[in-house]
Amino acid sequence: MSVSTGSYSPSRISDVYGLMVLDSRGTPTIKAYVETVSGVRGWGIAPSGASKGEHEAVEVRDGGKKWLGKGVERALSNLEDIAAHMIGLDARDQAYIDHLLISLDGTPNKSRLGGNTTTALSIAVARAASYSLGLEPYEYLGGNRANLIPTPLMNIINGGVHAGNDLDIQEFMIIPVEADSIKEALRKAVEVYWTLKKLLVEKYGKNSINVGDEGGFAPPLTSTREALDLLVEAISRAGYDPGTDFYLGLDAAASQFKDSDKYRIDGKVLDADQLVEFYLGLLDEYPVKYLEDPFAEDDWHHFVELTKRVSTKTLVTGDDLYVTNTKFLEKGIKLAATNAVLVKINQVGTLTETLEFVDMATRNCLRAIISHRSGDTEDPFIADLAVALGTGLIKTGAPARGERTAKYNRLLEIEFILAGQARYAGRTPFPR
Ligand code: 2PG
Ligand code: MG
Repeated sequence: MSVSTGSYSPSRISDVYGLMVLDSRGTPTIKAYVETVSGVRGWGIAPSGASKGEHEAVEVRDGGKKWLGKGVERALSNLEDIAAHMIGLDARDQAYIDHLLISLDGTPNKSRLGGNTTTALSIAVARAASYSLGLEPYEYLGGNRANLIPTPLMNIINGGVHAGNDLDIQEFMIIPVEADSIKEALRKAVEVYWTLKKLLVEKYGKNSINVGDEGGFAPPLTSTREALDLLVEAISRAGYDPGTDFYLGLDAAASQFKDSDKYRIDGKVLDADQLVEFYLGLLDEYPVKYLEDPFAEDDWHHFVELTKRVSTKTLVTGDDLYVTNTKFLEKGIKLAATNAVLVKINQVGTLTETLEFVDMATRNCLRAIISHRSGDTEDPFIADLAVALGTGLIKTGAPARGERTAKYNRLLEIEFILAGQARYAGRTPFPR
């Protein structure tokens, strides 16, 4: 039921519209606007993944020649159709509006209206509501207890489908856990990022410092250990202690290197049991405290096996495994498949479903990491969401490239606004 019936509400929606903008790969995406009678204008931009889970919400795209098939004219015309249903509603009725989008779509994966359309709209509604109440989005969504600034998982070596090199693992992350603020954490992380750049030039020449889709370097490496060794060396050379000042993290995105029932990694062909041993070896040798999608999304059994063996020391995270969908998370909880979940609004297509997913995860003691996509934009909404939900973790790429720094800069801004109230999560979300 809408709360909007009756007397004047500053958050009553007066106009809804959208336009095409480009994401960080130059791919068209949707920017939605939601205006309210008080004169404020909320907005939201849908990001876009490359290593997508099979069950993600579907992006509606035009096909054909223009934009090599990636145009969003159809999605924009869907947005116009939806707009007519939203005008007059109250932007504070996020759940009502999101369920309206779900029912207008009528498919299990948003394939009619497009997860790109619904994501942009859903974020725009939340911003419209917060602005019309004079609140910051993190405050509106999280209340006045929202003060935990998340620890960033920072992908500074890119591989897999995000880079033009031969690294099979998609993301090699540094995690600045020893800091009192996001400001200090980012300073330390940037020092390591710059030190890594120097190290790469020394070892592999200047062609090695091109960057991948998430702003991390994409050097011509071929093995997981080479990349991890570089991270350890960069951290040490920058004057920090790997394992104390910084943890390491990996997103294997293993669906991408699974080949029939085997995994092709580091020039070898491993079965899933051997891949378990491979990861256990890495966890022994390196301070890896975060391991995302270590197996393909249909390989529940080996997620369970690895989590059983390492959950007291490492976060094992499901991304493609769950696609931010409670239906898959229920199964993961029953099986104890992971001890953490990745959260991406556009995997499911609305903020309300995303909030339900995080709620289910945290009630079952799973850590939730709020995440960007490899194709992202200047929209920093996930920074607000991470603070609002207080999950203590965010994944948003290297401290470089505007679409990544937009999130870090928003966290700096939120920390600034909160002043003495802000608390940096540091190592608290990780097992000891
Ligand atoms: C991932 C993401 C973000 P993509 O796999 O976690 O880092 O990549 O957006 O390509 O799915
Ligand atoms: Mg992932």
